[in-house]
Amino acid sequence: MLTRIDHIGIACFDLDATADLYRRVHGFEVAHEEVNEEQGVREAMLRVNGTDDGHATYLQLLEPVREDSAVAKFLARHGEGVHHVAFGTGDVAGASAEIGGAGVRVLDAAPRPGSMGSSIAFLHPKDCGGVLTELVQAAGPEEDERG
Ligand code: MC0
Repeated sequence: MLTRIDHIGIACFDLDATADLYRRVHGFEVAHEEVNEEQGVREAMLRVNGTDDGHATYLQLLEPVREDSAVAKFLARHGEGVHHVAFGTGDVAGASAEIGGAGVRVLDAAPRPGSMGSSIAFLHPKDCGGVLTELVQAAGPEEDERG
């Protein structure tokens, strides 16, 4: 059902400075950048492996664009660092229903727009061993559906 790690979300105060750090120290380039107004973040996707077909593994740098956003609240409480882990699935609505049926709080009643045209849903960190968990259905078909 969950077939890969899509990305690891990292909260930061300054997206450009953090992207520069990952370029200099790790050698990762920014493959994609966008603002997600609904989530209140500016984000940069740094491809770690795979190909740029929407199914690679990324680091996702997140800078808040609103004081009342989830990432701004996280930064105020915890400081910079790992914010969430995102798993890829071919069916985010189905995976959410199945996981929700097992008693885990699904934070999005219906999937919302995520990075690069994906559909996403979050699971409550308190029901996932302290890890904010995201389910991601990428814009294209999953590896095992492409034949
Ligand atoms: C909060 N908590 C976390 C956490 N955020 N634990 C682990 N990882 C996190 N990221 C913990 C707090 O420490 C606290 O525990 C408890 O959860 C309640 O937190 P709170 O600060 O009082 O905040 P709430 O309850 O108002 O909201 C937390 C919640 C929220 C996770 C429900 O942030 C949420 O709905 N997040 C999903 C949306 C999101 O994060 N969007 C930003 C990324 P204690 O023990 O101290 O009480 S958007 C994104 O990533 C998109 C664009 C994409 O991937 O494409």
